[in-house]
Amino acid sequence: MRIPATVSFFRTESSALPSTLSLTSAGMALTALFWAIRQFWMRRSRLVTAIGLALMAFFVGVSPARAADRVIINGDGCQVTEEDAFDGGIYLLNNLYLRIDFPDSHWRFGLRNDGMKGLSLVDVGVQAAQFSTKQYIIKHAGLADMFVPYDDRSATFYDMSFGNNRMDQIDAADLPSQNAALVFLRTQVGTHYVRDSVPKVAVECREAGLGWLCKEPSHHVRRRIHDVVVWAVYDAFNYDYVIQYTFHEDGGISFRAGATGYNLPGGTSKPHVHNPFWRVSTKLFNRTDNQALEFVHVEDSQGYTATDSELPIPTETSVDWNPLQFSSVMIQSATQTNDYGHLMGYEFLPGDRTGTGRFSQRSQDQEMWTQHDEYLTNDNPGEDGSGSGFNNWRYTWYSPDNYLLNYLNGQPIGGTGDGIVLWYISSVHHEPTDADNQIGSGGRTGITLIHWAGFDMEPHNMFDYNPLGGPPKCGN
Ligand SMILES: [Cu+2]
Repeated sequence: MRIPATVSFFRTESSALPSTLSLTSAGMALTALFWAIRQFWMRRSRLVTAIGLALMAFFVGVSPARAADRVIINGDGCQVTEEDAFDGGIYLLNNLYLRIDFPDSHWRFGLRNDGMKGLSLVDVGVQAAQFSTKQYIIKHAGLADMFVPYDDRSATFYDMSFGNNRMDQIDAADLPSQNAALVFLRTQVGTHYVRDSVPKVAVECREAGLGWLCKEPSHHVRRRIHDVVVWAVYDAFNYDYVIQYTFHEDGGISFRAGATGYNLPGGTSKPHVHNPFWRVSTKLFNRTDNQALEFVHVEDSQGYTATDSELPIPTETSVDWNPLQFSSVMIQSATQTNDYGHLMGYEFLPGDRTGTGRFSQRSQDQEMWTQHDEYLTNDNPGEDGSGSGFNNWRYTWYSPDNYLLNYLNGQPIGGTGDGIVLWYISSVHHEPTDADNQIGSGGRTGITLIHWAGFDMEPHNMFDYNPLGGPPKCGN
């Protein structure tokens, strides 16, 4: 039952009404109602009691006051807003969504902690340049696993196999003193949402240096930019993994996992590789007519001239990054063009990449999924890890060999499912050194410096012009 609009005196439809006022109104209404019911009970009139109960039912059926959005970071170069953030309230109408407003671009995304895989993004939208509304680009993005084989194979860990909800609390002391906020994830209870009891997400607005500059004799111009960095900590016993999503003002997103904590007890000096295994489910412009390409830069036999190509990727497949070809995977709309007739999309590029992990080629070890850098599959029902059997990999641990390799069944890319999924293996080798020591001990039992691995997702012909403004020309 919903209260009619004409008597919605305590539903704040407008975010202009301060949430404290709506709380007070709701409180007063509750007090009056309970007082009235108490009076009715005291008079012991069956009729009136029935009316009181009807009123209660009516009240319980009413949606709680619509939560107001709340600005959580109000910096010079960026503002971050938490949607549906009813201060002091218990019940929220929606799951967690944040908005970022930079001077020249705008983002909206949800944050989730579903299952065993730590913080993920959902429903990412971006607005910049010619767009006057946010354009949907990502359905779901996050880690699918964290594979850590030790060089001598005295240990082989899947660090995201240890159970659900292994995210740690973030403390105020983890944040910079300015332009940062702690955010509480939400859990669905019935038809509403409640906040976690502790914050598990950090949001920071960081000065990120130059977006561009141009210096000519008569003309010196530049644009300094900000990033909004969203991060959380996944606890894998001795290792703590920072899962980090950085939203750039130019329309790009960086995905990073950082390994820190302390080295394996009993194996503190043993070298090993951390392999964050990512899954990004794209759905550009919220349409399914998307396609995949591989960009390559190929030099002639003397290396004097080169030819750049965008090679169609017609079917679900594995892809290897070729550093000698500046290769990248592109996912773009098959139909939506910008003002210049170019199909709009995104490109996936290495970020903080120091090497490539390749592990067991023996099928019984179930590491065949590590034989390539990237994979492209259709987002078929259940393949997001929420299905049954091996499709339940988000909640029940399976080797990626059990699910990913099954998803690679030669379907035409974009031909089935609800968007295109890019799977990306980023790797960082960790050779413990004396920087892993505590003072006075050579045992490498100290805290290990954070080591990062990941990739970047950058706009490709998404925008009709430089999204970071600036004068039309610089001296030319
Ligand atoms: Cu390590």
